Amino acid sequence: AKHPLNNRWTLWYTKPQTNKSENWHDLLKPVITFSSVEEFWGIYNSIPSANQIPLKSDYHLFKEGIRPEWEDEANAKGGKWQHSFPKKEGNSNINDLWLRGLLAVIGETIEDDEDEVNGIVINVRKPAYRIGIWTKDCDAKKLRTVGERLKKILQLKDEQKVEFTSHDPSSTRGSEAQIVL
Ligand code: M7G
Repeated sequence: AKHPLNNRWTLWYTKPQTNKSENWHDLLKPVITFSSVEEFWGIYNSIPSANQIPLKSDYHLFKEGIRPEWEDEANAKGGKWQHSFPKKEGNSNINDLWLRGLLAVIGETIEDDEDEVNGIVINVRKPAYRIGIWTKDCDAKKLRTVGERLKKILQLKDEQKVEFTSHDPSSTRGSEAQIVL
C-alpha cells in the first residue's frame, strides 16, 4: 500500500535562459505531481540531483495548485526564508541538505499544524546554492517557527543565518531582509 502524504505536491523546474528573448514564464515548467511517499522516492531517484543541474536553474516543490511565483495569490502576502551556501566553502553535502528540506516540507515537519509553508526552492547559481522556504503570509510567530526549523533542517551553525524577505516590495525597504535568525 502507498503511504499518502498530507498534501499533493508539484515539482517544478526553471531551466537556464539560453537567449534574452526567453522570459521567466517560458523557463518555468511543472515536472510532475505526487501524493505518496513511494512516488516521492521514485521521482527523487530518477531526476538529476541538485549538484548536477546547470547553473541558473532551480527546482521548486510546491503544494499542488500554487505556482512557485510571487504573483500567485497564495504567495503574494508571504515571503521566503533563505540561506545561501557559498560554493567556496565546499558544500559537498548540498544534495543531502536539499533532500532534508524536501522531506521536511512533504512530511510537514517544518511547521506545526499551521499550513504556513507553500513550498521550497533551490537556486543553483555560480557563487552559491540558495535554499528557500516560501510562506503563505508574514505572521511573525508562525514565521519564527519555520525559520528556526529551517536552520536545523539545513544543519546551520548559530552564526550561519536564515533571512526572511517578504515578496511584497512595499512592505520592505528594498530587498533588505526583515528578520534574521
Ligand atoms: P532569482 O532566481 O530569485 O534570483 O530571480 P537570481 O538573481 O539569483 O537569479 C532571478 C530573476 O528571475 C528575477 O529577477 C525575475 O526576473 C525572475 N523571477 C524569479 N522569481 C522567483 C520570479 C517570480 O516569482 N515571478 C516573476 N515574474 N519572475 C521571477
